[in-house]
Amino acid sequence: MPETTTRATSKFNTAELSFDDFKKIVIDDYRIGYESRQASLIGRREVLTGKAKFGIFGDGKEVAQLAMAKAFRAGDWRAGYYRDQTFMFATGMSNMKEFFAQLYANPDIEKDPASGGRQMNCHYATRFVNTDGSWVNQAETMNSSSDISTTAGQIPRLLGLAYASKLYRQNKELDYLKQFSVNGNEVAFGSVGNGATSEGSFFETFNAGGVLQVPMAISIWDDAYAISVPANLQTTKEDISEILKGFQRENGSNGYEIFKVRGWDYIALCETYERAINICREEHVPVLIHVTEMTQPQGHSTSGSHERYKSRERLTWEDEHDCLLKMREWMITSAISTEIELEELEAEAKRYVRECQREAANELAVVIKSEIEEAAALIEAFAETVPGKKEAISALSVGVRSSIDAGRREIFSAIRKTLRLTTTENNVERQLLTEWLKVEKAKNTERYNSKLFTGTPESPLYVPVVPAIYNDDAKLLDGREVLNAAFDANFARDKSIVAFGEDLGAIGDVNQGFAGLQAKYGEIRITDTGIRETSIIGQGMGLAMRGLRPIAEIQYLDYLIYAITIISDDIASLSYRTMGGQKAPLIIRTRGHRLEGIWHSGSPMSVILGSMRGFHICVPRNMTQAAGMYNTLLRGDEPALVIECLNGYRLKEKLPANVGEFTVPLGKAEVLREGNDITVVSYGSTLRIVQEASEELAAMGINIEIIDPQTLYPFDTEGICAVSLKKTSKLLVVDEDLPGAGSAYILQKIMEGQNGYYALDAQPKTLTAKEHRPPYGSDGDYFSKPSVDDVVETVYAMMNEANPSKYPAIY
Ligand SMILES: Cc1ncc(C[n+]2csc(CCOP(=O)(O)OP(=O)(O)O)c2C)c(N)n1
Ligand SMILES: [Mg+2]
Repeated sequence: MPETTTRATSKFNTAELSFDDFKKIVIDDYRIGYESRQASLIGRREVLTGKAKFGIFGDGKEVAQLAMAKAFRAGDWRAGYYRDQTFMFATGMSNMKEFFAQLYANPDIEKDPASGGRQMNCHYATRFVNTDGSWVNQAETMNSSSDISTTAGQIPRLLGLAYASKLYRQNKELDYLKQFSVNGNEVAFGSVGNGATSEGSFFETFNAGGVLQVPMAISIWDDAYAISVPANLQTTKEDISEILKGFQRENGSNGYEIFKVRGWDYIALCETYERAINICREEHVPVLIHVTEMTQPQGHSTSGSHERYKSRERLTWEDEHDCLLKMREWMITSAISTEIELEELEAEAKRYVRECQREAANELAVVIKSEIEEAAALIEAFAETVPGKKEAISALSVGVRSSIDAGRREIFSAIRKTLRLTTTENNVERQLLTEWLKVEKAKNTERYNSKLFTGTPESPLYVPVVPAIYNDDAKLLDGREVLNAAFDANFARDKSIVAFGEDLGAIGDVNQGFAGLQAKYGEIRITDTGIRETSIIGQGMGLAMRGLRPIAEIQYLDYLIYAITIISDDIASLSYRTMGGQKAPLIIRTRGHRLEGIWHSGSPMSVILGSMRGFHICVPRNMTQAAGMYNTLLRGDEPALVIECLNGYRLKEKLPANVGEFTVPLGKAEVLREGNDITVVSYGSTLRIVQEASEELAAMGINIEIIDPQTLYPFDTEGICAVSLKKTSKLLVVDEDLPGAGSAYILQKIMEGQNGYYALDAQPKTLTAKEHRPPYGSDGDYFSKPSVDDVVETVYAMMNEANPSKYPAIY
């Protein structure tokens, strides 16, 4: 039975280290590195022989990661990428069995705690959310945020993980959050490939780190290639630390400490990491460790061979500069070990890795095999009862039983086909088969489809509903003041809430929702940032993972698209890709839908709906509803986007007496006006237009029922729209997105999700913006976005179609 628990690397942390102790540490390190290499070699073989689907490994990067692991402590964080297996083994945040369980896509989180078989191999994560939604004590554990495959996609999040340490150190009001930090001493370790540093998110975040002065330690694993593309096509001067030299701090300026070290030089690496991380941890200065001369012994991944694009000279150089080979040579020449000892160690390491691999493979195979046996037995029993189709059905079970690597797909396919072949049969055996399918389907839904949201008792969906209370003398304020009062109350209530964004601090945001709050709560909690949407969101994500409650502001809805990659790839998928093991309850605040000009009046709801599953999408019609949504979200633990109506800040609204306490439930649609003729569903800024149109329509004898879903995700969970349709039999959806975009989503929800189709006696209609972006000026708006005239006439035309004599055509 191989050891599967921590094999953490020891540190050189005592001045009186004897040569024997030193030798032992080095030999242990070599063992971890060598085992890691074997994992890469065996992993690749498994893929190439069809036992796994795809493989990407950390070979050629082992020695630097052993050194990095020595500097990594409990409480620290990692945001890295697929080359980091040696670091994960050396710190004990992963182990050999888990490595192979992930390669085989084992959906059991006990076997692959990083992703429950959801992520490709070498995508690491530690679990820091308990099933009841509570956090583990992150100050005591080593923590790895969950990897994503997109190059440099991990870097914006790294900024936030590091920024949390700054907040924990500088804001004494956070001292009570002991399970997340000890005086902000935690370093956020990032790793990134040399090629990935060409990404905008890398440069943007790098600059932000220099401005913020946070304990962020970025290691660049430089193997001079990004798949086939060499450094001269990636990086100016072919040298990333050379061109980043301008970020070096000097003479009391802010900036980075920059280090450059070769990836095969064990001692230099250990010294460099010790120095770099000490500075980073003590002084909260970001550091860059550019690790050069790394290699790829097996090429980039299992997708192809590097012999295709590397010269013979380069390949020879790589062979000679293999980091483990160099470490081995150095160990022998320095009398740390002998050839014979190392051969023994290597043979033992090979056995160990092979055994882990076999066990991991077997653990999944045994489970699948028993499912195959059960399913095949049921199919065969049923086949006996249908003589006419016995042969065809039996062939299906034989097919599954005899397939070399049948999985659940093959089992399900065989049963479903059996049931399709026998729709006219109905006997006990068939029922047993159907029942088995149902039970297993539920299990597989859990295995493969669950945890888009963490869905724990902490979910905002379970926040108690507290209605707004209005005193008789409730003040009538600008909408922005209602919002301001709600933010104020929340900041007073919960010290872990922070907000940041462009122009959010000193002037209190471009529409004054935060006016005066920085003066009241300090720059550390309400903070201006550079113009850098991607890393604003990354900053928020990292904070949210470390127990803080960030509100990250994107100045206008149109600019959300700048950050959509990290929003979509990283935050939206976080709970799903870790099977609920990690969460980042970030609230993204923005404003939009309608103002002036092409870049300030977009309403790209279909972009959002198509890329942000895993977020709650809130589209409040006014600032009071927005305030209630923030009150809900800040008491829950899942990510959300709130889009305030850009043209609503100066409209008058009544101030609720409990402005910081009342909550607006997510997914609860509201009927804003009752009517019998047509159901009109709209949200955000177009709602006011629909409401205005309803007055004119009423004067024409047409009474529309207006429904505000309030949140697009979740959408009308009580089916209020369908109930309304039963009364009106007609549906119009109005929004400002493109034709066939946000409105099509709403139609699908009502027609298919709520069976609204059966209540209709007329074609459902949508009224949307035009296909282009809206031109500048009021006329541009009028001719591009739905107007009161458009709503009145669209509704009227639907009435005309139903009853032309009563509602004669206008034109
Ligand atoms: C955004 C994005 N673009 C492209 C890819 C495809 N891709 C995967 S790895 C890779 C090369 C990365 O090279 P480098 O950053 O040097 O890391 P290495 O694999 O060499 O360690 C590319 C282009 C991706 N995963 N994500
Ligand atoms: Mg590379």
